[in-house]
Amino acid sequence: KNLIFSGMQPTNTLHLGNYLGALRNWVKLQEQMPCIYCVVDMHAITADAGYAKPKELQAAIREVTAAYIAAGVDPARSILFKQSDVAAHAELAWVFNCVARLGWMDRMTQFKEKSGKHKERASVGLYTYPTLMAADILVYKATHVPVGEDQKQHLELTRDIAQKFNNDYSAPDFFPQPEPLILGTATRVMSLRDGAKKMSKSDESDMSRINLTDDADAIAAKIRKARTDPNPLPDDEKGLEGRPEAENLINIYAALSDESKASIITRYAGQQFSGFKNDLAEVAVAKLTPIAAKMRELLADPAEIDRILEKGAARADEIAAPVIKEVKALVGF
Ligand code: AQP
Repeated sequence: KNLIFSGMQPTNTLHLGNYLGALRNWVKLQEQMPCIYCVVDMHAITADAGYAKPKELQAAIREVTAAYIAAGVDPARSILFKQSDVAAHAELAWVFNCVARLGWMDRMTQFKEKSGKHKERASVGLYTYPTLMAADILVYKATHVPVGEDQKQHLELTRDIAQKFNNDYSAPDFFPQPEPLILGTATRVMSLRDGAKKMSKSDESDMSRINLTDDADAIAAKIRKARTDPNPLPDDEKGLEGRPEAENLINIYAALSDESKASIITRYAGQQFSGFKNDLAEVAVAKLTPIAAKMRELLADPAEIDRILEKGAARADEIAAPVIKEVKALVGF
């Protein structure tokens, strides 16, 4: 049975990369299969940005929930809840910590990037993040996971864990092999300041990203100041080679306007970036400011957001409880 699962961390504000790489696709997928969307607050405390900041975490949980709903996730239809409300995630993650091998974990590039130069100072939770992510998905036996390109490696690990568990506990087909759904023309949105880095919540420079809560002036300013090379726009797609900043802006334009990259390149061929950026800013403002407005409206009633999450947790728990019960029986607990 097809089932979607995906989640985002409530650390800082969601940005255009989260929206184009994941959230926007979540909304569309509601038409195709049952969906479970999670605010992964347990993941949020794995990094310094979320650790020991209870007030900020609580605010970020509500803000991410509001962003999901404002973008079009329908809590009456899809299950919308927060991770820490369903204990089975943590229980299954422990089992998966014992299924996964150190050699597999050591290959995870996100840990290397996020732990930086001082690996020994990173939390153990940051290291085991991918096993918790595998548990998030598999505790619902989800089959499809809409994510940005950066999560592909974690999905591969999830598949390896599912397969090893099924083998080791002689339970063929117990867990499915979930598939990543990497959809759209902006599956990896890059920083507006550096075409080699992905747009990220944790980048120190706010100018590097467009937050879903930015107002029209901020959006326009960030796009106008976005880094580009000195050349005009290319005549064809080949002309984007070695020009990551130009390619990024064109991808963003294509995704936001639901146009193909090719038609945008044809329209702006040989032109200067200033005019293109003005048009891109207009498209981005038109698309994003209604989401910000809706978020503000929702956040004015935090109790209602909490109620939505509670109801979602009860529905999620109903699916997860029998799965974790079977896992315990298989393991011999
Ligand atoms: N730049 C991006 N382009 C496309 N998709 C992206 N995603 C994140 N950045 C981009 C996708 O958004 C979802 C949210 O994942 P997360 O909350 O777990 O955050 P993350 O992957 O760690 O990335 P962030 O939001 O930039 O946070 P930090 O700064 O902490 O790394 C995922 O589906 C992801 O693919």
